Amino acid sequence: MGRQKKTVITCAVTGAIHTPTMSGSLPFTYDDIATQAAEAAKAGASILHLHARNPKDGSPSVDDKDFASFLPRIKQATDAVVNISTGGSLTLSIQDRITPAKTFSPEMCSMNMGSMNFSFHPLAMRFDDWKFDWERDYVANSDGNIFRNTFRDIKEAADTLAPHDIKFEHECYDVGHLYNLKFCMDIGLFKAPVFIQFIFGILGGIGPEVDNLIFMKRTADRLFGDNYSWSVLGAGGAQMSLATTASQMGGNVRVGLEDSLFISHGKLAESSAQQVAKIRRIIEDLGSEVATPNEAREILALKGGDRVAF
Ligand code: KMH
Ligand code: ZN
Repeated sequence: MGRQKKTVITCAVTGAIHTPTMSGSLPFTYDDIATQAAEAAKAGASILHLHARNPKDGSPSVDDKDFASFLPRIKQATDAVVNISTGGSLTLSIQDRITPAKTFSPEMCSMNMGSMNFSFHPLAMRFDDWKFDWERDYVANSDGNIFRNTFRDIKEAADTLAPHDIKFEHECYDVGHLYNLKFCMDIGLFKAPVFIQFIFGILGGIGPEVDNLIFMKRTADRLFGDNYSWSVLGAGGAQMSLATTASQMGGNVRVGLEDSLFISHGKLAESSAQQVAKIRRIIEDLGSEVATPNEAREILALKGGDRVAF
């Protein structure tokens, strides 16, 4: 796709898989999710990556009722692209995880490209201040979970969602996931140009070093030529620095409280919008421009906000 002129900012507003509610800033009620999503869009995010939560206790939800309670409000408040998670929760089946994307047919949804350890159990020792009962055990027991995304799961998700013309955010947490994606393209599950989210810093995936970003990018160039788009998600403390590097390399970026609770070293973010505003400022200060939602639609060849089911 060559070097695109504008940077697409994705904001992951709600989290849930690996960010329970231990930061008071994470939204879990319908009102707070809708408000924080709209604020992130206003700050410069052209894509909103969304999970749902149970509004009573903030636990991860794939219930249509929960999505239905905030999606229309977000659509009314902003023209940002809605991207629904199919990651859901580490303990749910792929069938459950893809249900919201099937029901609401968004312009985009995530597609996780391999099974892996996906752990955040060290947090259980660092935090004392749990808001709800489920959080501590969910976090502490993540050392025993496998985030399951087998080739059969990926095929089931791809086949089920194919009629919806949804653009996938192919989440690749390690270099092998790029090869998984290439294999899936070779057998016809996904068509070029794909949109790849390079993910760094999840315990179980590749680490958040710049060397690894260059390695992932070089590998993707070898596998997909110049017919793909890419973005970078640094989890935790690596969020801003890796996003900055990616934007300077011609890539797109993803921020948001789902991926990091921080705004700077050791300082909790007040909102996802604050993180969007910060990366936007950096991108603009360094001489690039951020894409509007319609520019993001054009860059990623999306079906359009009028073809969703919410
Ligand atoms: N927060 C990301 C590291 C998904 O929603 O499908 C993982 C994620 C997965 O976004
Ligand atoms: Zn997610």
